[in-house]
This record gives sequence, structure tokens and C-alpha cells, in this order.
Amino acid sequence: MARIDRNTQPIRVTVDELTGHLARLCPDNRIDLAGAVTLPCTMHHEAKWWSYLTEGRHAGLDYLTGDPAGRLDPTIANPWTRSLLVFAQRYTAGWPAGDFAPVSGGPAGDAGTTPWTDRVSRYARGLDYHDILLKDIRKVVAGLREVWPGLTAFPVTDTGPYLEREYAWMAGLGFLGKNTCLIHEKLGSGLFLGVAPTNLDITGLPPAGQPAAEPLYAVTARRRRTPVRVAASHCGSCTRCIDACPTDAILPDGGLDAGSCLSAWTIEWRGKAPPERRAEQGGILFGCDICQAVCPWNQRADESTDSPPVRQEYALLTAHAEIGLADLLELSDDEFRERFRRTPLWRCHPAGMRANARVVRDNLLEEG
Ligand code: B12
Ligand code: SF4
Ligand code: SF4
Repeated sequence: MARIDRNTQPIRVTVDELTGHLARLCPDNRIDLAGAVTLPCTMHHEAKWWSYLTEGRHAGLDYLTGDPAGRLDPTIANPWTRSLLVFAQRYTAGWPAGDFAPVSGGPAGDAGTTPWTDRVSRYARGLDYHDILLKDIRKVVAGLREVWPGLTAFPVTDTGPYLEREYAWMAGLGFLGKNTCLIHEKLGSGLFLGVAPTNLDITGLPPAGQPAAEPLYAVTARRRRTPVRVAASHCGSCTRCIDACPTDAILPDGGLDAGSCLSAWTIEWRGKAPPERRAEQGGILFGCDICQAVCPWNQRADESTDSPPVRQEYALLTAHAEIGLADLLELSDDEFRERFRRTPLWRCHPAGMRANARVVRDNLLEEG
């Protein structure tokens, strides 16, 4: 984020004013949940962050480790920041129902009959949320700036130094599951998150560090309204995600060893998982949905009639059907760029896509 003049002045607003404007701007811009957190604030799961780093569970993702203290307190680098606006946008409610049958790229294999797109995580089947969600948040911020011309705000999704899930929980958008995902009690975890640090000094929010019971805007009410229990997690004794994870990447009490997660192997490491572990990838090509697909909160989530459908841009791209898994093995760099620009698949680069496809092919041959 660009550094702003340290003298940037706060703008004092009430939570009711902000809520009123979000109620107007969020539906117009397809934001499904929005809330706000006063900064600086207590990070309740600070210990999880430190153990993640010190135990080396960050999958070698150096961009996470650069300024660990700054991730816990964004006001150190940007003292003008008074609050963080937090946004969520649905990308799917179409998780497989019932007991999880790994048809969509699970480790049991399927003799290669599953289309390659079913081997791609749901978050990555359409257009890239870094474009779509970010534009939507920017429009909301632009609307707020019309009201408060002195507003300074920098929307980001993923790329800023923010523990987005922690803030989403603090802002009342949902709870944190053992699989580490932010789960809304009605919409499930098929949500992208984005945040915007601002100079809004918001009166009427819970005191800094106290999680909110509800978001300021929600496209649909959560399933359980009363009593609203502000707990970090509503997993109870469930361990489905832990039991289903094919690589044992989820710790017994929740939390992730990212270096064992198929998402990291296929998106960040791009086919370069340790050779002795590649069989664990099964038929999964890019990203992994297993710990979300098995989650009871997602199996109950639905595209309810009381909320508008998921943004069309996140639906499976029809052009993807033109090619098969075998074509991915041979895909030239140019073809990759032509097909996957502006989609999340772009992240794994042409060589990474070919390498991922080779792992899947080898695993299917092994099983077949
Ligand atoms: C690096 C990264 C990854 C890495 C590492 C993931 C990880 N868990 O650390 C990899 C590549 C593996 C990955 C995978 C995925 N990612 Co990712 N990822 C990120 C990124 C950029 C940073 C995450 C980070 O800081 N991790 C450090 C750890 C310590 O933080 P954390 O996981 O957020 O956990 C915090 C809390 O949840 C809490 N906590 C942790 N464990 C537990 C357990 C319990 C019981 C409780 C109560 C709390 C708790 O403590 C932590 C500190 O606050 C974020 C965007 C961002 N800036 O936050 C997206 C983000 C987390 N990813 C996202 C998505 C969609 C995914 C995938 C679903 C994609 C896919 N289908 O393949 C998977 C999910 C895998 C999983 N189970 O986490 C979304 C999550 C949305 C949501 N509803 O939660 C985010 C927010 C991106 C976005 N802007 O929408 N991701
Ligand atoms: S995304 Fe897949 S590999 Fe990663 S923790 Fe979840 S189930 Fe395990
Ligand atoms: S599967 Fe169970 S333990 Fe895992 S996140 Fe969902 S409710 Fe929590």
C-alpha cells in the first residue's frame, strides 16, 4: 500500500451513518457482507500467526513473512489508519452434497473421465476475483468518498499485509472454522474477502478488539439469529475437514500446515510437491475444495431465494470446455496466456499448469 502523509486527518462518522451508506452501496456493487473494525485492535489469534511462522507452516511463501509484526498492526506502517472496512463476496454455493465423493478431483481417481474443470477448485473456475471483487469494493469506496470527500482508503484483496479472515471475524462476517476458513452461518465459506484501511474514525462500533456480533451489511440474515454468540468458532466437536484432508494438512485443533496443503502444491508450488508425496494429490489439478466441501455449514449453504445469485463472472467459463486434461499437458505458453488470462489459473504459469497436469495424469494412470 502506498504510504500516506502522516498528517492525514481522521474523519469522524457514526456507525449508523456508515451502515446506512453500506446498505445502499453494497447491493448495487454485488458485495454480500460488509463490516468494520477499529484499528489498532487485539488480534485474538495472534498465537496462531506466530506459530504458523515459527513452526515453518507457511509453505515457504516469503511474501507472508516480510513484516510479521506489521501484519498484526497495520497502523505501525500507516499511522493514519483508524479503521478497516471488510467485505465478502460469494463465489459458490454449489458444493457436492452428502458424503463427499471425490468426483471433483478427489484422491480416489476416476479413470480420467472427470472433466479437467472439475479438478479445479470452485474459486478458480471463472474470472479472477482480484479483478472483480476489487473493482466492486473500489466502487463502494468511491460512493463513500462522495459522502466524505476526505476519505482515504486503499482496497485490497489478498495482496495487502492483512490477516483478512481474522478481521472478517472481528467485523461480524462469520466465524473461523478448523479448516481456517471464514464461514458465514448461512452463506457458508464460498466467500472471497477484501479489506480497505481507512481514516474513518467510527463511533458506535464495539470497542477495539471486541468482535462484532453482526456485520453492518448482509445480503441475507445468518441462520441462527438468537442468541448471537460471539465465538471465534462454531465447529463444535466436528472434525470432518480434518478427517477428509488427503494430506493431513489441518492440525488436530484447527489451523493449517500450508506446506502440506494441495492448494499450495498446485497454486504456489505448481506441480513441485515433494515427489514422494505426489500421489496424495490424486486427481486434483488446481486448488482444493475438500475441507470446504465436507463442511456441514457449506452443505447447508444455498443460493437462497432470499438473496441474489452468485456473481455470474465466477461461474465456470464455457471456453474451458474446449480442451481436455490431455491438452493441458501440451499447452504452449501462448495458448496458456490466451486461455487463462484474467482467471485465477493464471497464477500457476504455463509450466506450472503442465506440471500439475502431469501429476494428475500420473496419479490416474497409477490408480487405473
Ligand atoms: C497464503 C494464503 C493461502 C495459502 C496458505 C493458507 C493458510 N491457511 O495460511 C494457501 C495457498 C495454502 C491457501 C489456500 C487456500 N486459500 Co488462501 N490465502 C492466503 C492469504 C493470501 C494469506 C493467508 C494468511 O495470512 N495465512 C496465515 C494464517 C496464520 O492466517 P489464516 O489462515 O488467515 O488464519 C487466521 C485465522 O483464521 C485464525 N485461525 C487459524 N487457524 C484457526 C483455527 C481455529 C479453530 C480458529 C478459531 C482460528 C484460526 O488465526 C489466523 C490469524 O488470524 C489469504 C488472504 C489474506 N491476506 O488473508 C488468502 C485466503 C485466506 N485464501 C482464501 C481461499 C479461498 C483459499 C482456498 C479455499 C483456495 C482453494 N480452494 O484452493 C484455500 C483454502 C485452504 C485452507 N484450508 O486454508 C480466501 C479465504 C476466504 C474464506 N472464506 O476464508 C482468502 C482470504 C483470500 C481472499 N481474499 O478471499 N491460501
Ligand atoms: S485445501 Fe485440501 S489439502 Fe488443503 S487443507 Fe483443505 S482439504 Fe487439505
Ligand atoms: S468441517 Fe466441521 S470442523 Fe471443519 S470447518 Fe466445517 S464445521 Fe468446522
